[in-house]
Amino acid sequence: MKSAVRGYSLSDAIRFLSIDAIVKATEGHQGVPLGMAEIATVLFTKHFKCLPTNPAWFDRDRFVLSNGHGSMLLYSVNYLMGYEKISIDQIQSFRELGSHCAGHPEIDPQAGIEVTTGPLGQGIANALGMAVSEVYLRERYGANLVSHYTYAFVGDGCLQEGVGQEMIALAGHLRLGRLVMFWDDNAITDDGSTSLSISENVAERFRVAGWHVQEIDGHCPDQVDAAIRAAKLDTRPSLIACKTIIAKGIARLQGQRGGHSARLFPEDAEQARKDLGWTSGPFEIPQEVLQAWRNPVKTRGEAAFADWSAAYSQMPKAQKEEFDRIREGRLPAELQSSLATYIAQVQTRPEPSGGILASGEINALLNDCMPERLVLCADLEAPTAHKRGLKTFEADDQSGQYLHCGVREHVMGAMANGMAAHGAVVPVAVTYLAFSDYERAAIRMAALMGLPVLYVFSHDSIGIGKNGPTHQPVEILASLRAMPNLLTFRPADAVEAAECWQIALEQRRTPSALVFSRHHCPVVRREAWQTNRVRQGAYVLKPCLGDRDVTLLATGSEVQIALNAAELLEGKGLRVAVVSMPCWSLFEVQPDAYRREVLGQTGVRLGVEAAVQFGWDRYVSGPDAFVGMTGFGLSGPPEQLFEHFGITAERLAERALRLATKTPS
Ligand SMILES: Cc1ncc(C[n+]2csc(CCOP(=O)(O)OP(=O)(O)O)c2C)c(N)n1
Repeated sequence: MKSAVRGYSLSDAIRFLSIDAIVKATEGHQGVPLGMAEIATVLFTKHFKCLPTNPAWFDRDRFVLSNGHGSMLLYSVNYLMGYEKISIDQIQSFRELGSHCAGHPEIDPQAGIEVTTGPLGQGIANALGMAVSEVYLRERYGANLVSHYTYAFVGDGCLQEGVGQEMIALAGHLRLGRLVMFWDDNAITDDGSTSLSISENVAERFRVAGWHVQEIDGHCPDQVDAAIRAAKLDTRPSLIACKTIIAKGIARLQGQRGGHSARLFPEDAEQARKDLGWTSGPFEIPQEVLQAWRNPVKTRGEAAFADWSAAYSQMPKAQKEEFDRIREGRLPAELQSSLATYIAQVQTRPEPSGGILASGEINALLNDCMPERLVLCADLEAPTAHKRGLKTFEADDQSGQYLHCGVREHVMGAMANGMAAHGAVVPVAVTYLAFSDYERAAIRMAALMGLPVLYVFSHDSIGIGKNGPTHQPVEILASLRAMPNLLTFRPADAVEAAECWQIALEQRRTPSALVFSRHHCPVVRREAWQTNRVRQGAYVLKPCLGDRDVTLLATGSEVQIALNAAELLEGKGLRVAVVSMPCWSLFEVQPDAYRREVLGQTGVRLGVEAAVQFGWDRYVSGPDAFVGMTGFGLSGPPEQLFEHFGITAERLAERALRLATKTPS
């Protein structure tokens, strides 16, 4: 039965708000809002748990619009449900500069937007991360405090993307029963019929991966309602495959290629009004229709909130403090002292301990004090060593803090984003730097959406054993540094590693890439730890008296090479300073005077990094003032490779000497 008041269908309220906004904007994707209007109406008026007057209430259901091009669907729904931020004025300014209804809005919980993604496939992987977060927290705090569903709308496009298949496999394997996906099975993508590019049985892919699958008519509210009820009861993740007609309601375009996003004109809106019997004018929703949308949402939300508040007020003090702390994203007070103890300890160790080993040790410091930290790893547990005593998150025990993602970097990155968007969880995603490219689409989304994810990378240069050039990420540091709102760290030793971790954990709106060498690096910071020097991005590690003849700039494992080169140069009577530069973007925002002081104003400046020169030119004295890689690497033992490519203290000193004696200071 269609829900209707005074002859107005509730789903047509979505249709007409969307049509009017798209006509006014002269662009937008009508296919999704018109094709999924009945599904959305049933989900949001009958099932979805939220409080539009308290949008960020923690135990709300989460909704992901993975086919985010159809964002006008979500704006319409959120207006109809009563989110203040999505007013009718905002809907009228769809896609205009500064509008809350921007197009691909990405993230805005205050407006009822959890995540909607532009790059297809990201959203469903985000939903997977949200579902993991929910069940992990439910296991820890109990179902009275954490008990919500993650719903996702997904189109054909998301399921054609490889990350979609990674997500299907992992969600089925982990048996995430509170994840419910609605597939908009309209058999149309941008190019036209899906038969142009796909012939498999998509629903079957879910079945074989262990999902609960139902196939229904997506325009029949009763079928949608029954399917949601069954999905909520099933302990497996659910796919509701909804047969739909793209752009249903626009006679000229429905069911066809143009339904996806062909331009809508005022005449289309007029015709649709006649066809569907909608007599209200543009952007006008009859009061009764608004109430029929808002009342059930409000009643359900308020009742759930009252139950939740009662349970919250009964929480034991210590547990409540922890629950508040993690929801607010505050770090535990003991973190600072445990990092200080760690630093003091590594400074007295006889053996080197930097590189990925240090990162693993620092991560282990969080085992007791940060229950919100969840580690994901793409099948590299042994070489990255970030498990250390953590329990596995698995189908039969979803309270573990370590999730084996399998060899699925892309979904790992995107689900980490979903975890950060969910909140109360700090995701740490671990793999080799060479494979970060498989995660890159997700990293970019985290940077764009302001999600504080920690991406940890090992094997950061040519020094990786004998795996050869495929595993030697010579250009990737430069490409990560190019990304706005991403902190790329490359620490020199265990002390800097702890500092980098501390800064990354403190972020609220910025993701971090923490890049480590495979091999252990000796401690280069010997002084007692007082301040986190990485905060300024770069600093003078080894000063010199008087005007400098040479400044050597380095990151990561090459800082030691720079220190050795400095010694050689000083033996020849030159005044040399060494600068460690673990995070360029933090350095870039320091006051001019500080940057000038660090970089030095006399003599020559050279950089050393076991990667390509791209990006270094802004700091060094000309194209020759860099020692590093000029192309891909080779197979061989690391020491021989560093020798072969000339990334050595001798070569650096020689180059510096040549430049310094050419350039009068
Ligand atoms: C990764 C990625 N590639 C391409 C696009 C451009 N794009 C936006 S929508 C779309 C077609 C999607 O088809 P479908 O999911 O079936 O959506 P529908 O046609 O039902 O609206 C494409 C190719 C994109 N947004 N993301």
